[in-house]
Amino acid sequence: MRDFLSRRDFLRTGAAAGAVVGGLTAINPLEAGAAPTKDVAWEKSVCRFCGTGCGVMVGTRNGKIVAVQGDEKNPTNKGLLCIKGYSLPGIVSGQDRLTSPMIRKGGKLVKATWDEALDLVARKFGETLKAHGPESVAMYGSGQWMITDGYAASKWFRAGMGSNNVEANARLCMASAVTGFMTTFGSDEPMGCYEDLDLCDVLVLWGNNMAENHPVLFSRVLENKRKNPKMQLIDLATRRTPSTDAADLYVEFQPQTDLALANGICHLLIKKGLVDRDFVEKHVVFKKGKTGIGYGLEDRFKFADEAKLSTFDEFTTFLADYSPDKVEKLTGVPVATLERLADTFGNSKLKVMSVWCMGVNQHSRGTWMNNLIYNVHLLTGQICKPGATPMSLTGQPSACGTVREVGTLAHRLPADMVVMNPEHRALAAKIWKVPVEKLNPKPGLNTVEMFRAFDRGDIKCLWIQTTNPFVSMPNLNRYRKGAKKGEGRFIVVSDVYPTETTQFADVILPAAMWVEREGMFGNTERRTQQWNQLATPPKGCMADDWQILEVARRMGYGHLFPTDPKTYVRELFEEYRQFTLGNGKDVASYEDLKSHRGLRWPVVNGKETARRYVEGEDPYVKPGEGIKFYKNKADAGKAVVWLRPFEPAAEAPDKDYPLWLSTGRVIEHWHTGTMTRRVPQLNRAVPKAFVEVHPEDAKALGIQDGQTVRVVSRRGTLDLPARIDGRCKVQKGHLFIPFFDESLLANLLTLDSYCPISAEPDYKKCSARLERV
Ligand SMILES: Nc1nc2c(c(=O)[nH]1)N[C@H]1C(S)=C(S)[C@@H](COP(=O)(O)OP(=O)(O)OC[C@H]3O[C@@H](n4cnc5c(=O)[nH]c(N)nc54)[C@H](O)[C@@H]3O)O[C@H]1N2
Ligand SMILES: Nc1nc2c(c(=O)[nH]1)N[C@H]1C(S)=C(S)[C@@H](COP(=O)(O)OP(=O)(O)OC[C@H]3O[C@@H](n4cnc5c(=O)[nH]c(N)nc54)[C@H](O)[C@@H]3O)O[C@H]1N2
Ligand code: SF4
Ligand SMILES: [Mo]
Repeated sequence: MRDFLSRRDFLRTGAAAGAVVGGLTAINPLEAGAAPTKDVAWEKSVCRFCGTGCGVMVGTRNGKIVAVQGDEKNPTNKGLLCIKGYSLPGIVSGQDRLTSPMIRKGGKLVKATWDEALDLVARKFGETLKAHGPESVAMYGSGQWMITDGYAASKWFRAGMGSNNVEANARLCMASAVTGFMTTFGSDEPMGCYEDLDLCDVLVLWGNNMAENHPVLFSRVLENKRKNPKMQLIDLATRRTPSTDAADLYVEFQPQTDLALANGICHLLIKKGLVDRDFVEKHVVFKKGKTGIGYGLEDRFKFADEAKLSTFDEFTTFLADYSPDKVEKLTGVPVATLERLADTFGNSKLKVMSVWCMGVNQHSRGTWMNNLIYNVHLLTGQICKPGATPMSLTGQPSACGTVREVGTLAHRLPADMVVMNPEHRALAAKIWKVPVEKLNPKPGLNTVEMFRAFDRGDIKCLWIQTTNPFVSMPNLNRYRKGAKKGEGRFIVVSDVYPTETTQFADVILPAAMWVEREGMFGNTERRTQQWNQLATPPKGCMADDWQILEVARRMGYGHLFPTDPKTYVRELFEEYRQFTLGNGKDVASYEDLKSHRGLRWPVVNGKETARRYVEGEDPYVKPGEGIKFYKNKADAGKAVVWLRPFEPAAEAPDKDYPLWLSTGRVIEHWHTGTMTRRVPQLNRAVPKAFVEVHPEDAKALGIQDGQTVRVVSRRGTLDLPARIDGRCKVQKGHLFIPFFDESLLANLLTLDSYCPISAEPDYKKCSARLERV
């Protein structure tokens, strides 16, 4: 066995190339003394990091994780893992795992028993609910929640307390993808699957650094390229990354102008006669909504769109504004490149696939941008065919499985249903066995508005689980100040390590994580995966769903939940599954999930679906229908091409703040760094945040690589080292800061504007200035 952690060369080179390898074993540093070959039991699990959902084999001895390997039987990764996957043993083994509940007494956090802590949480939620009503309590969860965590939280809130203030950090991540899917196809989540990455002739990245953030999927793209030398990778982006290094064409555009770029492609598709008229006739309707829709910046921001039917002719007229010359001026993309993009999408001999992630979703017009990518694919019929599909990539391991499918966003119920719809509430009430009046028809608050309400004091009791918002929320100064106001505000935080957020807690609940509990995630390609509890959690740590059930039971909602600690996970899942059956979202049975490396819904009669909406693959498409977007009942099973214009960003460079500031990720770290910074190899590789500066901007200011500089935005100031010639390269006039460093908070600078339709914040754009210190 070759130990990954002793292979420093892989770590060093691996990061730069976004490399992925198989056949290595990562040994738990705490178990490193004992050879991991003897008496080790191996079982399947899933990586707890990104939304790719790689299978990992976990080796345990006496309830301890000894080692992990890539799971060769898992079709997602076929044995490969990236450096984060190989670091899994390290993230459970940090020296400072939280192992005891803590309660704030006289300003200090002191150890408490589980009973004391849970009693206190139940009492506070109960009293607040009674005194101030269902809008005064809130739960803020995560796309890293396991399926049953989200289900328990949603049911406790909606069916128990009659409150819809149950949200998740996937609002910061996938909300625009959700509203994009719902408005275009009437159903959330992709039609395609990972196999399309192996089959496409052209892959277009629309603002996704796939090499660093979805490395195993990227390795499938590189493998496709190796086998098919004509395969083209096109990187549309605002910044050069390791994904760019592998690209055949790099198309750099100015932030926010992707709206014009996509419309410019459609303009040319029509002008050049590259529209698949037959497909459009059969499968598409045209619509327009409101324009000039604002930026979600003012408190209590509310937005209601209005969809009106439109026509192909009206669409053509609308696109007159996006002539190649005009688009070149706005985006910076040369006319010839625009032509090449249109010719590529419009070439029916090529199978063209698009993928995207936060560049498109974290966008003040994120819903529109998702719609516009679908427009390109719908006009050209590059959809629902092997290798030809648009595919929204998911960030977190269960943003799909938990947040989107179970419905832990403030307006949602399971399986695409919403609280505003009386029929949906009736069905939910039936499955939940509560009177329908119990279910509140008014959507709760989206994440940003939830933290604004906490700041105002309208929300008084907030439980944060499996997320670190006082690092990851935008415009942090505002929300951190709000949370510190006291005045009856009460914060519960469930985490596995001390974090910036646990510092704000009145009660801390230590969680059992990953394979320390039985669990389930759902990945980007609709694959639901299950694993058994494989390791014993540190003494004192309890699963998140168990924590919720215990609080609910103490508040008198015990009748809503299973009670047997051995079977409650399966029981919760099977109950949730009832929501999904018969409406195109059918998840597999618990039994089937136990014996498979995941199954992609809809799963009907035990058979999974690789491609949705396609006859012969998707059981909901009837013989003779060919392709049918059957979930979009409102438009008779057709998809929608939307007329969505370019509108400027909420904040753009000006005299005082002349630079664009964007934020995001590095391959070595996961989000706020709480787990990856406890893995010594990863921490050593990138120990500290930095700001990427263009060499000319650096020269003008007289600063050197590594020198500390000051970045100032309208909301905050941050001193950190400049990186001038690093792995990634910003455009002139742009800055980039990663957000993994709890001691150098990128979000002190970011703006809390959001897409009015999805309520997802735009972390990719604000203006800033650079100073010498
Ligand atoms: N190593 C690692 N992997 C991860 C994560 C992690 O923390 N670390 N997190 C996971 C999660 S939750 C997520 S959401 C994903 C995120 O995955 P990505 O979206 O790939 O990552 P980011 O670094 O957030 O965003 C970078 C991209 O935003 C694009 N961008 C910036 N401005 C614009 C714009 O105006 N328009 C467009 N179209 N693009 C723009 C840039 O071109 C760049 O490609 O990664 C997942 N994988
Ligand atoms: N500036 C900027 N900010 C961003 C983004 C950006 O691109 N730029 N991206 C946004 C996006 S896409 C995302 S997804 C968010 C992510 O933001 P967060 O969700 O806040 O970040 P994480 O570090 O993933 O937080 C997960 C927390 O859960 C803890 N944890 C791990 N396992 C368990 C468990 O089993 N149980 C419990 N209770 N806790 C556990 C970890 O220690 C960690 O503190 O950040 C958003 N914020
Ligand atoms: S690609 Fe994502 S899921 Fe796969 S090993 Fe890496 S972090 Fe884990
Ligand atoms: Mo995310």
